[in-house]
Amino acid sequence: MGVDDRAAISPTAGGHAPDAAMIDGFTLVIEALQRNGLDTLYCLPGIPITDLTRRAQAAGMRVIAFRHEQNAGYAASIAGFITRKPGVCLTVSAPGFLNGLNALAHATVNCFPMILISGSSEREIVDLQQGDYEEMDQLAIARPVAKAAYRVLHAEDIGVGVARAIRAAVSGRPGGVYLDLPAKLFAQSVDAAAGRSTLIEVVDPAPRQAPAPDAVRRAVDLLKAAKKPLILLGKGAAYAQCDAQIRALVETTGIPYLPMSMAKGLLPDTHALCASAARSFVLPEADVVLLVGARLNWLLSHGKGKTWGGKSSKDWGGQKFIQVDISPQEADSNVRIDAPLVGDIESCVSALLDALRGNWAPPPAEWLGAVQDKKARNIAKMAETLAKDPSPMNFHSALNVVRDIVKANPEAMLVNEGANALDFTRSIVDMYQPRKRIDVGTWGIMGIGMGYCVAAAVTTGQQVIAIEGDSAFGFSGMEVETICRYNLPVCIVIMNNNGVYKGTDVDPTGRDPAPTVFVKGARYDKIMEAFGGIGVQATTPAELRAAMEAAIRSRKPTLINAVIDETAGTESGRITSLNPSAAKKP
Ligand code: ADP
Ligand code: TPW
Ligand code: MG
Repeated sequence: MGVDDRAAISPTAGGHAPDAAMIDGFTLVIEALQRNGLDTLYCLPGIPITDLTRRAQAAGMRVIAFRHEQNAGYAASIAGFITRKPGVCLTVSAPGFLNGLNALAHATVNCFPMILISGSSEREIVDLQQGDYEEMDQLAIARPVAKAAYRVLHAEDIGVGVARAIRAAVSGRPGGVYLDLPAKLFAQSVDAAAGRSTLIEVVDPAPRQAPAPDAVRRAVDLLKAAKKPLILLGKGAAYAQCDAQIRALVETTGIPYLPMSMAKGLLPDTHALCASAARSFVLPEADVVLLVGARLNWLLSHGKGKTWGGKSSKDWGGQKFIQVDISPQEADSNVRIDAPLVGDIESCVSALLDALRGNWAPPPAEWLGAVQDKKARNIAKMAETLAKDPSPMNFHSALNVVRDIVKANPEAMLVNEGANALDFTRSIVDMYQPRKRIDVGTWGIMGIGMGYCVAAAVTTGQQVIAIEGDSAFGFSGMEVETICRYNLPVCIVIMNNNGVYKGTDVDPTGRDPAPTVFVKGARYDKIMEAFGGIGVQATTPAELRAAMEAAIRSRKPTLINAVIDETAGTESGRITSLNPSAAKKP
């Protein structure tokens, strides 16, 4: 269709196409999404997208309306991780867009495919800064935090706009894509047949990318020369959904592996080769490390320093690295990568397995034995701590219950945020199946909780268990209403220690509460009751166990206020060392 043809388009005032022979922007957007299997919108209605939410629902899409766009956005981002299709978040202009933007940045940073669609106001007025309703140059603002950003001005370009957004979100390294849809677009009417003919069903949106044979050889040579090899599985490996190949890689090679937080469960955490309980031993000791969908960012101490056996915080520990990643720019981002293996994880791992078959000797028994010893000792130490039953309840005695419940319900989704509530859960609660654990991710953000719960329930239909710090919960707590409204099987456990990290700080001047403390004895369970869900106060492990079991049996929205010793936490949880005030201490 040429530029001149656009004159034939007549915008209509209402939200509906005038007759069956015509089709409007609203319908074209919905059909463009549906044609590509995007069947769910995580949204918050308002001008100019209210009718889009209504008509999407009427057209059979699942439309999940939230109380704040940030939570809708986080839901979309994790839906992308779970399903490998872009999660779609829909917001109004300026303020709604900005509320959703945080999640868009989060999706990009975590390599989750997501599309943020925001309505926007009139281009002519925005560009002359004449003060339109919710005026903002959204496209320009989204660009720095998005993998890609597009705007559609003409109804006949909706198909291309949606197709480009899908490809950008899921191909290569996945990320967040912004799609700007000005209000006028929705009302544009075009001939129905001509309009539909512009829609695109995207063919092969995330093409496989096989690694080069010489890169595979280089990686295999390095791996075979190793005396103390280690495999590190990241959330890219979980996202890739090639669980059988990942398991075969570990079991065929017999190399101990460490799962990053969201890779837990790719193989059961109880697997003989899982080295999680010996993490601080294997990282500095390993001589060759095979990274699979994991970046050497702050979560891995940038691949150097004392964690890796370096003498000082900046020193290289002497390890050689093989890095499997779809992004050709990832290698050497922190330390030298001796064997980059660029391609999709399924292709790369399959290629490694092919090259190793009949050509592999298991790692030296000395290395395997040392890892097992360290692991056994640490597991025994942890079992001792978990067996205690202090009063008041602490993180360990509460999480010992959660550990049992997750073991008995391995298909349940586990959402987790907080500081101590996060770190202790990650180390204590074993995961048994892939992509069941979803948490604060690369940025360690608070606020993903309830959005993740909603998306986890909607996309999987499974029971969801959320282990939340009391501070963390506060960022998205109002979505408890959303959970009740859609009657989702979500059991939220608040690890309530009266504050951020703990509840014991005081204002030295005696005037105000300290910045890290909350109202003492708060009853978060009442929030759930306000919307018709089940609220329970638990002060002992036995009460917590009974409440969690009942929640899972009933599949009713449940919030358990687990009262935790307010002195139990440590400042910043496990990442105390990143706190600037820690640097001052001798
Ligand atoms: P973690 O935080 O678990 O260590 P990261 O988010 O740091 O994981 O790393 C995930 C990596 O996985 C990213 O570098 C990303 O490019 C890569 N990745 C994501 N999906 C794929 C895929 N299908 N194939 C190959 N690499 C992938
Ligand atoms: C968006 C900083 C990291 S952890 C945390 C905050 C505020 C809360 C810790 O308290 P919580 O957990 O949840 O009660 P616990 O068990 O230790 O008591 N804003 C954002 N993200 C982050 N990470 C912060 C602030 C932070
Ligand atoms: Mg707390």
